[in-house]
Amino acid sequence: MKNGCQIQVMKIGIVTLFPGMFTALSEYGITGRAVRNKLLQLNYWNPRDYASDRHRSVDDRPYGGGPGMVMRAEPVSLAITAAKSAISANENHAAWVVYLSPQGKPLDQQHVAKLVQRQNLVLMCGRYEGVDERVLSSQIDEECSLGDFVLSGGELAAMALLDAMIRLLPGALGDADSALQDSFSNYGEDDLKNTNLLDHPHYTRPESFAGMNVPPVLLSGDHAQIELWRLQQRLGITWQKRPDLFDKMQLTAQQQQLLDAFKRVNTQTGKIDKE
Ligand code: 9WO
Repeated sequence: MKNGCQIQVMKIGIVTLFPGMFTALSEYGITGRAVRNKLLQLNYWNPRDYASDRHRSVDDRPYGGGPGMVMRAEPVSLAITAAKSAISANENHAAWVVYLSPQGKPLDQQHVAKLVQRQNLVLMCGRYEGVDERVLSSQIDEECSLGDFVLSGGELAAMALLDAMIRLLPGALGDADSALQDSFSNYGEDDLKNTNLLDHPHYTRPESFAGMNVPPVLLSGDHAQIELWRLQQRLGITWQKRPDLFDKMQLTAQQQQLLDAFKRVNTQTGKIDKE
């Protein structure tokens, strides 16, 4: 087993009305392999199982009126409590409870890395128009958002967050991908070199496709030149596509030179965006 030397496995409780959705994560690709190799434990807690009334209702109409339904406090509260106590049964510190919603703090790679370090998490997935505020205010430690858009529930957001976290677990990326992980392992406050730059373009065979050729430097075998070209592309593409990220960066003299050369060559071609 790959985690033979690992001290503690990451434990994640997921509070959801639709645990079956998470097979998209737990049965496919890198995330599926991580779950099979027991790099993390996923446990599901369905508020439906904690609904005590005859109809096992998990939702009710909103006080004050209006359209839609609200997740009832009692079943959600009991499910969160069960998830927390299952995780912290033989741990010294309690699980950190995250609620996924558009009202949350926008997630980024650095925050994902911080969450991974917590080891014990409960992810609360809302449905309908939301969750009774009294549960949120008393049982949620942190509200996180993927961005300014509304989904039908928190599950897809929780899966996206989980995917991003699982990739950071030691051993989650296979040997073929582990070099890639190296470039993301330095996510310190000011390490803008890797995480705050967008990726460079990628090419594979054939050398010529639909009249478009692979940049010659990538065929040169000169690995120092290739790394310089890739860094230049990352700088240029970040400058072109994400001025908000770019403005936070401090460029070295070499990076500034690479970017200046990029700007001279790429004179406003606006390649991809065809609004
Ligand atoms: C639904 C709705 C319908 C009519 C009027 C207002 C409404 N608001 C909502 C709504 O926000 N529903 C949420 C669905 C309740 C919490 C869980 N849901 C959710 C999470 N949708 N989108 C997210 C989400 C999470 C993280 N990042 C981006 C979106």
